[in-house]
Order: sequence, then structure tokens, then C-alpha cells
Amino acid sequence: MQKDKVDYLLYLVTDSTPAILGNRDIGEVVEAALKGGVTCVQYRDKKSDTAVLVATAKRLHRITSRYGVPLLINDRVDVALAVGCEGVHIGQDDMDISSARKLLGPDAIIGVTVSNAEETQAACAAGADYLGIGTVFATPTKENTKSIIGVDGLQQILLQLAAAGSPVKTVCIGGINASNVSRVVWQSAGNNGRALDGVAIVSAIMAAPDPEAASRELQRLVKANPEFVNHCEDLENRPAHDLVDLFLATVPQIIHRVHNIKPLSHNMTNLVVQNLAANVALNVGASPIMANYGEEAKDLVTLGGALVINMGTVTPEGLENYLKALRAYNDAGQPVVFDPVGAGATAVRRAAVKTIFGAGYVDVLKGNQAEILSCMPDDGAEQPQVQQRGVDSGPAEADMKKLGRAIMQLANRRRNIVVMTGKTDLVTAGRYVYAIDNGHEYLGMVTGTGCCLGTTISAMIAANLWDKLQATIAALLYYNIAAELAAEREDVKGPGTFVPAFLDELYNIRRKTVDGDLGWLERAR
Ligand code: 3NM
Ligand code: MG
Repeated sequence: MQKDKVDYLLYLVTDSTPAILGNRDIGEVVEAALKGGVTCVQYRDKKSDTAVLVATAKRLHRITSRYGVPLLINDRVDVALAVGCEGVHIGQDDMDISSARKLLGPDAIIGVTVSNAEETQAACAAGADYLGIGTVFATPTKENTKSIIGVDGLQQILLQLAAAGSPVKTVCIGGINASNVSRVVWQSAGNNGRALDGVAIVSAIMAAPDPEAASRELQRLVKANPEFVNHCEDLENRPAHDLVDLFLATVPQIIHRVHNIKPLSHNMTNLVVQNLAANVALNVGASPIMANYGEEAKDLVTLGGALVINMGTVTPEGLENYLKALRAYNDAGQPVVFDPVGAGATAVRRAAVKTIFGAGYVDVLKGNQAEILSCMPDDGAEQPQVQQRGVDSGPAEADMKKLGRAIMQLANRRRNIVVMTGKTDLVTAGRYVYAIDNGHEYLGMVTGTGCCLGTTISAMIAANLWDKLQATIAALLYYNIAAELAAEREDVKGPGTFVPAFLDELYNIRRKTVDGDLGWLERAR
């Protein structure tokens, strides 16, 4: 078997422990998995005596050979030599790569576990054929994992390999299963990174009641785009000089559509803004539900709306609820807006951000400067620094170019839309940055107006799934112009009287738009 022809797409790692294999025969489980489409097998047995290892590996090698699939032995170079199989997989605490290479020769496949930049660099330099990158997610299958790197960590290593132009193959490992495999593969590639060659899986196949069916499904999912990826119209594919006009033309259309279909805006938001968010949703024409219990999401998602996760009053229980709802919306391909309120303020909130990004896909990330900058992947790159105190905006970084670059990088990494609010709001889907100067200072002088922008975006994207950027820009213009119109009213004397007038103007703009009166949009700049 030529090692450069090896297909790493669905890489099975065996496990002989009763918790996973049960009382089944390892050869039968592996053969079922091969029938289902496993393309590479690693025999991993940390407990058995050498005689058992050699005998089992010989049996497995006869089986994998019939399917034209390579067999690799975990850790034990001697067993691989005794069996004459295709290679080994070695961890950071096992024999070094050069020694293994000397013993096995140039044609053997040698894979190495890596979890950070140094290990990756060293493994490539020593001539590894492929890397097992992990641990992606915490997994009961391997308890002594050194570090959980998440999709962010995985992506960092892929970016490193792309930058180095390395030919090494890659799989990821740790907690990969049918519910996350498509997302992990899609998200880790980023917009301009490099894609994984495959995924390594233990329990989702070895412990499955039907390993053949499980493998077949995983084989399908590893090649599929996740449900939330909508490849439909994309205004940014048009010539850049027409973009502003094109975006402006869609604003009334989207407001009109929200008015007609009344999309559900499912808010898991903080206690401070629940009432105002529900009122904003109603007046932009959406149907609000303030449902913080994650269990409800699986029913609500069938109504075709969007989810807002606003972690303004995060608690451990609340976080669990967010994750449940996030999963439900991702699985259904319905959009999620994430508002990382106060993300830069405490360690708990920074950890919550990491957990949420690890657990699912967020279509739109919306926050103020400090919040968004706290969501940057932590990869040592220099970022504009803003220390946050409360949940208000904190000191402003005035360098718009720098901020624009930061959010573009973030959007490209997460493959989503990023909105950074401020005196000028910045929006990007990774290609261009749009700056919106509309708005009024009263928006920053009452609580909840930032949170309610998330609600407005959710309504707009639920009504415009095929171009979420269009919808996000429409929401920003609508919202900020309503604030201007409210602030200029004679009955508005300050922030207190501003709030009800703002609700009025959200309503008025919608009514006017539906009636074909688009004068208000001339304020867009
Ligand atoms: N190696 P499951 S994680 C064997 O991070 C192994 O190097 C890991 O099991 C690493 O697919 C792991 O059941 C176990 O989560 C993966
Ligand atoms: Mg090992």
C-alpha cells in the first residue's frame, strides 16, 4: 500500500475496554466499520499483554487488508514490526519519530499526536506522515488528555501548517461524533485556512449499537456541509462599487418580509432587558418569546425563527441552557445571534465565550469593542486591547482600521458575521468591513439598547436566511435611524423619554416601509 495514497477521511481508533467494546468481538466490530466506510484503522490497546496485542493485530490486519485499508498500531513499534502492518501512531510520550522511522523504514506510515504549535513543528520536522490533532473536545474515552484545544486550537494548527506549506496529512481526534463532525470540519477550515484530511473516532463507532450504520452515517457527515451553511444569494459576490446601493435596496425588502412572516425571535437574554427586547421584537414586526429553558429550543426551532443568546446575566445553569438551544438551532440550520455581554469583564465570562464557541456555530456575533475583542481566538497575535469594567462599552479604541482588521480576522476564523457596535458600528462577513454612522448617543445612555439590537438582527436574519449579511446591515440601519428619529422628536427630553419614542419609531418606520414611504432611509450614511 502506497502511503501517499492513504485516505484518512474516516479514521477508526479501536478500544478494547469493556466500557466501549462491551463483550463484542473486536474483529467483528472493525469489519462492520470497514463495511460502513472506515478508511483507516488504528489498533489501540493500552492494557493487553504483548502476545495478545500481536495476535489481535494479526487478525485485524487480515481483515483490513481485505478492504484495502491500512492498519496502524498505537504506540508499539515492535508490534507493528511483528505484524508487518502499515505503520504506527505515536503519542508525545512514546518512542520518538526518528527512532520509529529507523526501525520501520521509509515506507511505513507514522502518525503523531499533536496539540500545540511546538509539537506540530517538531512532528513535521521529524517526518511524520500525518498528525492526529487533539484533544478537540473532552471525552470519557481518554481521561488523561493533556489539553482540550477546541475547534479554535485545531484551526490554529491548520493555519500553521498552511503557512508552512507542509504536506503532512491531518485528522482531528477527541469527542468527534455525528452531532459535531460536519461543523468541526467546516469551521476548522476557516475561510482561507486548510481543511482536515479526516477525522479520528473511537466511541462514536466502537461503542455504537450498529458500527456499520454509524460509520456509514459518519462517512456521509464528514463530507457534508453543516445544516446552517446556506449557500444562496450572496451580495458580496457582486462588483464592489455597487455594494452600498445593493445593500440599501434590500433594507425595505427585508423589513417588509419580517412584517409579513412575523418570524419568531427566541431570546435567551438577561433579566435586565427581557421586557424591552420583547417590545422591540414586537415593533420591528417579529414574534418574541423569552425562553431561557434550553429544553424548549427543540420545539421552538421548528417554528423557523432565530435564537438570541445574550449572556448578560450568565450562570452555570444558564450556560447549560444556552448550549442546549445552540445545538438545537445548529442542527436545524436556523440562525443564532450571540451577544457576549461583558465578555471582557470576568474570567467566568471569558470561559463562557470559549465554551459557547466550542459547542456550536454562531451566525452573528454582536458586541461592543471590548466584548468583540474578548472573543478573538487567543493565538498570540497582537490585538487591540480594551479592558472592560461593567457591561457598558469601556474606553474606545479610535483606530477604525485596526478594529476593522480585527473583526475581519475574527469573521474569517469563525466563518460568521461580526458586528462591533460603537459610535460607528462596524460589520463584516470577512471580506469587506461596512461602517454605519447612524444612531444617537441616547442609545448608549439607557440599558438594553445593545441587547435589543441583537433581537432586531435575529428577526431580520430569520426572514432573510439566504444572505445574513444583508439582513444584519438592514437591522443596523433600521435600528439606528429609528434612534435618530426618536431623539429628534420634540417630546423627547432625554434618555428617559427616548425609550418609548424609540419603540414608536421602530413601529413607524415599519409602517411607512410597508406603505412604500422610504424617505427615512435617506439618512443612511
Ligand atoms: N487520543 P472518542 S483523544 C485515543 O487527544 C484518543 O490524542 C486522543 O475518543 C488525543 O472518539 C482520544 O471516543 C479518544 O472521543 C477519542
Ligand atoms: Mg501513546
